[in-house]
This record gives sequence, structure tokens and C-alpha cells, in this order.
Amino acid sequence: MPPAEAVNQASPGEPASRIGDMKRQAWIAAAFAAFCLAAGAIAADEYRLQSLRIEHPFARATPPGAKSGGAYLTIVNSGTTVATLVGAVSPVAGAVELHQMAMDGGVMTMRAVRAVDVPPGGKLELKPGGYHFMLLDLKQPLKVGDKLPLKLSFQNLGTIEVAIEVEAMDAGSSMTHKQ
Ligand SMILES: [Cu+2]
Repeated sequence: MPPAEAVNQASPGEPASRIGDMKRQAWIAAAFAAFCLAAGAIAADEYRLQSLRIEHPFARATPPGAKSGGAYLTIVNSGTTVATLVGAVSPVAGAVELHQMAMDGGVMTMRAVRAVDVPPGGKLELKPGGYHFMLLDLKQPLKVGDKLPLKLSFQNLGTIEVAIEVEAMDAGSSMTHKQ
């Protein structure tokens, strides 16, 4: 057996303080990497929270005087357990609610829901005409190009802040390209 402990020992003449410096530098690099992971930034509009990936957060611009607006994003769950979205907050809105739009007897209805599940290996798309965040009591109109902070909360997984980019009033509409 080779003397394994010799590998980790300072070579003769190596000042102990220099070893300490190297260890500290490695620690700082590791801490910085952890910070970057925690910050969650992958691409410009993509975020990570554990096994979740949050893609393309956007909102629709609001007309002057409007007190509410919709915000949308896609959550991809690559984990093995259900992830449950339980809410969100934003400094630009007095309140943020999770809403579901659906056709009910030929009438489009919208209702608040407490939580939405993202199945393991699946995804949840919040989009116009379906699930969405309702930004209520807006402090100012949402203008194209604005970036709004939105902090999402997931049961047992914690929170993540994403930047919502304001797009045109008909962004994401399935009706946009209809004749
Ligand atoms: Cu709504």
C-alpha cells in the first residue's frame, strides 16, 4: 500500500500559509459557483430552481389606466416528484393571483386557483387562455420592454425570482395568426 496520506501533505519547504491560500481560493471558487447556481441564471430568460426550469417569463402590455395584467411562463419539471406552484409576488402589483381560464358552456371563464401541479417529467405552460398569473392593483401600466421582478413560490422547493419581460398586448395569443 502506498502511503496515501503523503499525497495531501505539503512538500518539504512549501510554506504552510501558501497551502492555506490555495485552499481559500478553491473555497471562494466553489462558493462563487454555488452562488451562480442559486441565482439560477442560465440563459437570458431561463431560470433554474432545483429540478425545475422556468422559461420565457413574459407579460402583456396594458392599456393606460388598466389596473390588472396577465403574466405567463413555462415550468419544466425534470425531477421525479410533483412540483406545486403555490403563488407569486411582485413589487409592481398589489397582489398576484394564480388564475385559470377555461371554456365553460361556450363562455370563457376565469377563476382563481390556490395551486397548480407540475408533474414529474412534465411541464406546465402558463399562457393566454389557460393558467396565468393575474397582476392586480398595478402600480403603473406595463409598457413593452419593461422588466418586472416576479418571485415564484413552490411547495417544499422554495422561491425563485424571475424577470418578466413586457411584450405586445397580443403576445402569446393563439388568435394572432388566425385569418
Ligand atoms: Cu386572470
